[in-house]
Amino acid sequence: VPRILSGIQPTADSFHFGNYLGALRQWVDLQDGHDAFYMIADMHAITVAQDPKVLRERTLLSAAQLIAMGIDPARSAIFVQSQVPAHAQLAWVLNCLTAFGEARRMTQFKDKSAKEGEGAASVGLFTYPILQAADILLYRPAYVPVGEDQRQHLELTRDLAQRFNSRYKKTFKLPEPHILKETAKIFDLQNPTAKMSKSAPSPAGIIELLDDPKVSAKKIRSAVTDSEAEVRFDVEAKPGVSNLLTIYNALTGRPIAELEQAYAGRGYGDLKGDLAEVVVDFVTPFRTRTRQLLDDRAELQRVLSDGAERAGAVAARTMEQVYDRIGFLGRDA
Ligand code: AQP
Repeated sequence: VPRILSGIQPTADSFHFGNYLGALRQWVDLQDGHDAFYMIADMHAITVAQDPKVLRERTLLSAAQLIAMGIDPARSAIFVQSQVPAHAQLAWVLNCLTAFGEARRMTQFKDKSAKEGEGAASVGLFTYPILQAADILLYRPAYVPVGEDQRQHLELTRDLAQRFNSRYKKTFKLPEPHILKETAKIFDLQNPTAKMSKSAPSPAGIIELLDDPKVSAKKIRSAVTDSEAEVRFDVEAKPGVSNLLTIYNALTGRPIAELEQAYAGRGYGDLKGDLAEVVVDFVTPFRTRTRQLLDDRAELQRVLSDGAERAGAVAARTMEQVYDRIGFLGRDA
């Protein structure tokens, strides 16, 4: 069976609908028929300052959300990145294979460092895509299910895999991104040309999975649309309405053309009201389930240890080959 690997950062109390519709929903679906590894990327999280207590709590919250969403720890390995030391080990090797200019071309660093200024951003934030390449390559996955914003990082990952393979010996598989066309990029409800993102300046445009459902409904009813009154999918001319239709379609499976027809001549209020209901119906049981899982922290810890065990075994085998091939002197057995 083909293997898949993906990760998410524990950098907020809740995942949002961009994470869910772009990536996590695929994680759930792809469990069937794949050997799946899902990582909570706490090492990526510390590329910007984190409060230690909050980080630890959010790591558990992330695990609870993944399980509540339908990831089955019996089938898929759910693990915490820092519990598998091979990630840091391979990242160093890949750092040494990456050209400085190549790393500098990564647009996420440019975006993320823009606020504080490049000079103040951490070197970890700069080398973030290289750690991500290590995360992926360690498991030699066929696919990496992600949102559109990760495409450039996947290209770097493939370049580094190829470089290692040709400089030393064929070691890594070149992974393919697995991006869902329709929901590759979910937009901020208040600023529908920007990606829905945890680090947006205001939470008003972000639907968080663990928000009070009343708050989520209100956010949808206040979504920015346009001055027409025609429910039509047109990303260029009507980004706000199109984003709502994308979310509606993804959550219900109702085709966009059918939604356009259903709301023809009815204006945006009805569309928003109905979508709010769909979202509330989705998040309400999800919240309850997440809370229940959080009540048994020992069990969550156990699931994560088990995941780290499984991931660690695969990663250690890859690392052993890598160290050998680059010429590190192994210890006497
Ligand atoms: N708006 C989005 N649309 C589609 N997919 C998205 N993803 C994130 N935002 C969207 C996908 O979610 C996965 C987890 O990514 P992450 O942990 O790197 O989350 P993130 O990119 O940190 O999420 P944010 O909200 O954008 O946080 P900041 O602002 O800190 O970067 C990935 O597969 C990503 O593609």
